[in-house]
Amino acid sequence: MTDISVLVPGRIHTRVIERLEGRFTLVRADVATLDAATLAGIRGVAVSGSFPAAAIDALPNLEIIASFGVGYDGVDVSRAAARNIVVSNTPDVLNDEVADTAVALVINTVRRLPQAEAFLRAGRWGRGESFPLSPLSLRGRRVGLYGLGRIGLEIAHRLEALKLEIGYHTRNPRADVPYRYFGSLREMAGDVDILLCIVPKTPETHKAIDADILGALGPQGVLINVGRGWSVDEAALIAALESGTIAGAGLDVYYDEPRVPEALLGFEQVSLLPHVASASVPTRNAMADLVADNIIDWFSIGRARTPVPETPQPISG
Ligand code: NAP
Ligand code: 8YV
Repeated sequence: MTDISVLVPGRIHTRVIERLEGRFTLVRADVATLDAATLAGIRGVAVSGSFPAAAIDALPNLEIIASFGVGYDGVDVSRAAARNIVVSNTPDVLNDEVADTAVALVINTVRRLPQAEAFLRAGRWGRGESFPLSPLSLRGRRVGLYGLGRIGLEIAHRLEALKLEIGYHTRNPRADVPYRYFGSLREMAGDVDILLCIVPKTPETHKAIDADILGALGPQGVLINVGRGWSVDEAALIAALESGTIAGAGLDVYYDEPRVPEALLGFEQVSLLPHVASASVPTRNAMADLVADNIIDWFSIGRARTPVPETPQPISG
């Protein structure tokens, strides 16, 4: 397959490169820098992050875009589908890691454990000071999951072990779970103490968690976001934290990464992570392998391993 060219624009996990080089001719460059003959030779793309319509349009013989990550919002899937190009993502292999991180973020936020560690490291405990009791506890709390897909379900299973009552809001109720279904995000926010966001970035989820939802969550309420920053109105969140409209927030994702609004850094009732929910060596290796396997399968057996539902899955010719 060394006669097949695969484009790798921008940075990607090194294991993707290791798995593909030798098998394919790798073109490690941005589309805008390539001549027409090279562009015409490219049949596959391996990408982490953005691959917009203009890049797709520049590649007349493209067959597959293998995207790193389960969320593939950076790839213009409608343009790919219109061109009969398959898009693949990396579902399932990261479910447990992301769910573990989500639960850690819940506990860190509610019990202020990162602040307690910073207190110790600063020598304050050793000097005889006591770390303040956390204003909130997980005891007796109700959690509402906004999204109950592959990752949401793993989060729910872990939260059950913490003895929390669980509800969820999705567009379609699930028949296979014992959790309470809410037909609207607003209704769920009004009923729970912890609102945990794990939905994809779509037009419908844009700033879905706004001032109204935060108001419904209430003064004992905590927002946790491990989905996409896109789903939260950050200005409304900052205002809600400032005014005590909600009690706290734990965030792994932000609207304009890696930019984190300065105001969020100043809140003691907030726990912040730099988009690390899947960021362990084993899990990122598994994601990288799945990117490579999608491309290898496509060009060897004519089927991508984990194609996204929006794009066609024709047998390659
Ligand atoms: P998934 O299996 O596709 O689940 C998505 C869930 O969201 C489903 O329950 C879906 O249910 C629900 N949903 C979608 N649109 C909705 C809407 N408009 N209103 C209400 N519910 C909606 O996806 P996943 O594998 O669990 O991943 C979820 C997302 O997490 C990814 O797309 C990614 O953005 C994010 N993520 C973040 C990290 C991180 O590092 N922080 C890591 C991995 C994933 P219905 O279809 O019934 O509505
Ligand atoms: C990754 C993610 O951090 O899978 C996703 O959707 O957000 C994360 O696992 C990201 O894709 C790597 O760039």
